[in-house]
Amino acid sequence: MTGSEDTIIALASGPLPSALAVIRVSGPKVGALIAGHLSPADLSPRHATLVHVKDAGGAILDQSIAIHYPGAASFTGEPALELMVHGGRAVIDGILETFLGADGVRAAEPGEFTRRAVLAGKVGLVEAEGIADLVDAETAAQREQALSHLKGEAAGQFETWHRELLSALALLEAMVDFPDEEDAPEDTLMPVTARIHALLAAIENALGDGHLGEKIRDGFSVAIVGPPNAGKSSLLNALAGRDAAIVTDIPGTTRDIIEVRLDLGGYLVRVSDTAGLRETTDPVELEGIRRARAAAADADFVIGVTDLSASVAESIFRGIEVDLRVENKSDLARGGEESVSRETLPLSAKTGDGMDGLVEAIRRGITGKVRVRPDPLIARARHRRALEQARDALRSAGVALDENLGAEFVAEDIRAAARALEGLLGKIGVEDILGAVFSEFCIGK
Ligand SMILES: Nc1nc2c(ncn2[C@@H]2O[C@H](COP(=O)(O)OP(=O)(O)O)[C@@H](O)[C@H]2O)c(=O)[nH]1
Ligand SMILES: [Mg+2]
Repeated sequence: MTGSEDTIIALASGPLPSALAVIRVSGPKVGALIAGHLSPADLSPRHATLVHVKDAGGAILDQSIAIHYPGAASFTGEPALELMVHGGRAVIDGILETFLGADGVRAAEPGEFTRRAVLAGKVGLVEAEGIADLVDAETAAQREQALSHLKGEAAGQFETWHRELLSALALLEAMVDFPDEEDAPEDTLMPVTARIHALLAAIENALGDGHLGEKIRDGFSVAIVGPPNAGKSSLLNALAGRDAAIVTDIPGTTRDIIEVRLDLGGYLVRVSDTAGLRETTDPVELEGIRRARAAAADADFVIGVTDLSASVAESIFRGIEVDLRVENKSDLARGGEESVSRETLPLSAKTGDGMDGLVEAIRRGITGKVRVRPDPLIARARHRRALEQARDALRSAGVALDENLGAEFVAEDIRAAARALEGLLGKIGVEDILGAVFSEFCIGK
């Protein structure tokens, strides 16, 4: 861990050259950097000022907009400066070199600005994760979820649960310290019992979300399976809008899993094309078929494709839970012949006919499989682990209550549940968690 006595600087915006770019500086040397390199240097706090940025010799490097956040009233909780500069490489290099040449100034590490914000208590850990997810968001659903976390909606719920645990604990501790000899233990513990059960139900409810939040963040998996030559690779390419997989009329062309990431109706979806299912003795193809079956077993949604113009026994899908049956090559179907059953979707990967229906069916399928709630609380495995720990501790508290093991035992379990939520919120063990969380951040954030 590097001390906050360092002043850190980074380019916070994207690849160069760009029309404009943002350079971010945070730390005790911000005032000195402004005095030494900006003209005018008397910046009105948190106001945009047109300035010249100058190098150590006084030569002008750029004409920029500067915003000064003095004192602790900044994102990082320490003096900060944001420069909106022209995004030329020489401009950025000149400014970074000049500022890095000053005493006590160094380049920021990935996520270091947000790390300082968390350590200064300006941003909660779950909210900071929301910031990282917002920067990474590729789809509308990811963006909405990240914003909900960033705004503290999930953290607010975790905080409420944590407060309720502490108040149950206070009740219990009062009982341990001042036992009321006249009442039976069941009676005195009654208010605590009710709270524990309510909390346990709420946490179990959050955990029983079908992993929706994690899937929104990491992507839903969709597998395309079917016999060789059905047009599985063509279907993947049609969905992707590009030639991601090789398409030939030679059966057995696709032997390994090919995955593309798509934005389907606002959801990130990872679609995999698989080897055709058939009887074979070719060891490479056999391995491909084994992988196809494994991909189908792991997938959130399985599309079973066949060729409408060829007859295939449904038994090829034996052992695979197909969510949607697709009959491809509808362009080849002879008119008038009704070979398609109600449950299958006819389409043509070649002409694109019926593809909109497929996209809609996938979207409905992936969201319908999980219980849809507007804002899932859990977006990461870290959140799930912490809530599972809290749930287990509360279950154990419930057992201790049922078996009248005594207030001390119940209190110990409630303390464990509270600690799990404290870890989740970054109230304890924050240094350990920070390393893992911020390693995923980009520089300048
Ligand atoms: N007429 C027609 N041919 C198709 C269609 N989809 C795929 N094909 C052809 O069927 C053959 C096998 O396609 P491919 O995507 O490689 O099938 P895969 O083995 O299931 O991956 C290729 O010659 C494709 O051009 C379609 O919708 N209509
Ligand atoms: Mg193929």
